[in-house]
Amino acid sequence: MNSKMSDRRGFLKRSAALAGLAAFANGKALASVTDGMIKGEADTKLGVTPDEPNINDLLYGGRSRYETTIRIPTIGASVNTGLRNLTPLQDSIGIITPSSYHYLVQHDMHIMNIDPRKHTLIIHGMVERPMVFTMEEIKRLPSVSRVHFLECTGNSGLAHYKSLLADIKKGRTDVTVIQGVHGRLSNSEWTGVPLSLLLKEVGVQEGATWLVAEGGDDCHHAKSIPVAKAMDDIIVAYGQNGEALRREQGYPLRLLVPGFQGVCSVKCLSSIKLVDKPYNLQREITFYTNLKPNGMASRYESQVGPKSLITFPSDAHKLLGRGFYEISGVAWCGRGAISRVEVSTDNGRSWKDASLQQPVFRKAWTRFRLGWNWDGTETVIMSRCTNEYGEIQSSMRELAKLWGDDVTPHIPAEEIEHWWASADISEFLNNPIQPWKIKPDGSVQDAIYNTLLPNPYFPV
Ligand SMILES: Nc1nc2c(c(=O)[nH]1)N[C@H]1C(S)=C(S)[C@@H](COP(=O)(O)O)O[C@H]1N2
Ligand SMILES: [Mo]
Repeated sequence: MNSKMSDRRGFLKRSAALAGLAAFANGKALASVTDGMIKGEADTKLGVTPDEPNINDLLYGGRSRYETTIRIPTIGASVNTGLRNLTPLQDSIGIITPSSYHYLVQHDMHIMNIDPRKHTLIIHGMVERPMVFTMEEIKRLPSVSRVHFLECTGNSGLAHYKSLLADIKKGRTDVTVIQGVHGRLSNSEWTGVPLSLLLKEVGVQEGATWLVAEGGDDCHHAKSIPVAKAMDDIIVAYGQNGEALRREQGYPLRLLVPGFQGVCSVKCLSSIKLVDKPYNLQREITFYTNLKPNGMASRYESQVGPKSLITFPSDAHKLLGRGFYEISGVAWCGRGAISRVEVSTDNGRSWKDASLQQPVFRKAWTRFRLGWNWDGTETVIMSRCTNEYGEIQSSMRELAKLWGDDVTPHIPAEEIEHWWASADISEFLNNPIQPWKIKPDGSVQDAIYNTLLPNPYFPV
């Protein structure tokens, strides 16, 4: 067991002790309800061992105590500007992120607990008939269930590499690149009413080309969204992975804007106002924009580009030695379906097609798999994907060039593994190829600097 692992265990033991206390309190509260159903003596008669879940645990299922993966809290210093918890992508299986692992980005320190009987959604502004919907009214309407990824605009951004490094320097041991840098990303089945249907109910006036969606949470998160997107595929969602939305995901109602940066998917949705222009709101002007070298900032760039990530092996893992491994990961794109994923096990020199898990959904994770025989020598593995329109995922260097960014790592060659400390690359909607270096001892490291430096296999 490496030191990362043993420290994680220590942390989990401490939190398990706290969880035990909570369960005890709960058990007391429920005692009157279950009184007579199970008593201490009955337990022994039934041959129930201490490891057996008690009746209260069975009311809402829990996982095996041998499963210890957690959504780690945010990395980096800015912890008091909001709540962040990151999806453990290194342990992802298939294409659905269990709701308990769904990442969380909340722009204040409070997760609402809204009473659905009191919650309403108002649709107003440039409409023929302004309307207020209760949750019951929304749930009567024709619904859809669709699988879609959700990804924060800042996911995979350079700032997270920097934060990760700072945290590690301070002694934090539970962070990895796969979770810390890329973990603002999840994939769920969402259920709700198409926004287009609600908009037909209220009657959108001519000239209303944008809408402003607002949340009923403390920070009143709000976002301008084109009406054309609403008419296409936005869902007013109340369901997530076969049950109600989780509190952290905006219970009881949220927007789910497929393929667009996460900031658009307004949680605790309480108001939609039809307007004739984008409203230049705080999170459209002061955040989530990329400042370009010419002093101009790009705004309202919303669609996530083709992106893929090898989740196993990644820097949270250690290989057992030479021999067979299944390389596996996820690919997604804000536009259309993934049509191809290629994997290189020789630092980009050659590429092989991975198999894609069926069915492939649009604007959703597609799991890919490729069998690999590792010969035990040092190498770099990576994946790149292509969508149904032929758009292909690029290296960090290619992207930086495309965006007009400075890719020069202004640091000495011997510190090159920490190139992100000085390179100046756009932060948002980053979709570079993520290479992992496999060391002869089986340990795995982030190697994105490989794709930043001139590389004969990545023509720029
Ligand atoms: N009401 C509200 N909606 C919100 C936010 C928020 O803080 N409040 N954060 C936004 C951001 S930046 C992202 S990335 C996603 C995160 O959704 P999640 O927390 O369900 O993962 O919600 C968006 N919607
Ligand atoms: Mo976000």
